[in-house]
Amino acid sequence: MNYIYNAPFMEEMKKTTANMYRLGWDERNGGNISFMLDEKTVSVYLDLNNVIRRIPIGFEAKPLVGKIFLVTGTGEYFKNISDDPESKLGIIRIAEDGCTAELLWGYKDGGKFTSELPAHLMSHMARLSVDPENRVVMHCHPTYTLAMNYIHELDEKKFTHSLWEMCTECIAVFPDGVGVLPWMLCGTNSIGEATAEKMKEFRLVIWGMHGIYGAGKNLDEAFGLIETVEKAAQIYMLTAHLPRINTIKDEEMKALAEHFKVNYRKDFLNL
Ligand code: 2HA
Ligand code: ZN
Repeated sequence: MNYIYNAPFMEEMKKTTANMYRLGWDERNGGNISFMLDEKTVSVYLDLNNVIRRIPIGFEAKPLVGKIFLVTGTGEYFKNISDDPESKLGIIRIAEDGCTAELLWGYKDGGKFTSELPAHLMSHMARLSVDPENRVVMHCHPTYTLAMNYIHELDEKKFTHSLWEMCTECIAVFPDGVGVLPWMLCGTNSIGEATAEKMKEFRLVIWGMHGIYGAGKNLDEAFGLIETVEKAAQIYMLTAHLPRINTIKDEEMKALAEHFKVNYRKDFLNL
């Protein structure tokens, strides 16, 4: 067996969570990540017949039976993950019944996966139904995105439009826009279902006055989507109280989208 601490997926997870903490997106135990791993890759590091514990997941995830995920632990601080991944992270496989997680590695101190597992697994199911390459779901509390939630209408079209206006490349990076949910109780199946519904349409979903979800085919893609929204939100917040003299016009955004050949939300522009 190879040493799992140095597996590329583990190194990536350690680096990503440390970056997210450094950027101020994951205070205290804020944020969570689930990363679907390839069974063959994991079998190089772990005996897949050795189930350490079985943990109920609280809902049925039949389409994910047999799938393996690296998932951040509940109550754990992103700040500390790279120093002690075996306590702060876990590798789980969705059991045959679709309702149980088989722990294959991690949560060494008796812990378990994030309380947001419903939102994660339901989002994986939704993204996989529209993009079979999707592997990552990421949640965090980026400062400026959150600030913008308090002063901007929580309307998908208007919110996306304001973000697209803030950096030239926004429309090319997230042409599908940003889905927006109102404030909801977190850690529940209901917010998971609402998030997953949005994830059929968007790779980015704002949880009103809470944070953001991003999805992608790898950690970098999910991170990069959130990073770009956060940069746009930062510029929005740095300028919101000042007279606006210049802006990127809708025709210019259309030209950008066409130049980058992306399939953008035409109904989110006012043309
Ligand atoms: O505590 O971010 O949404 C982790 C969270 C809950
Ligand atoms: Zn949160």
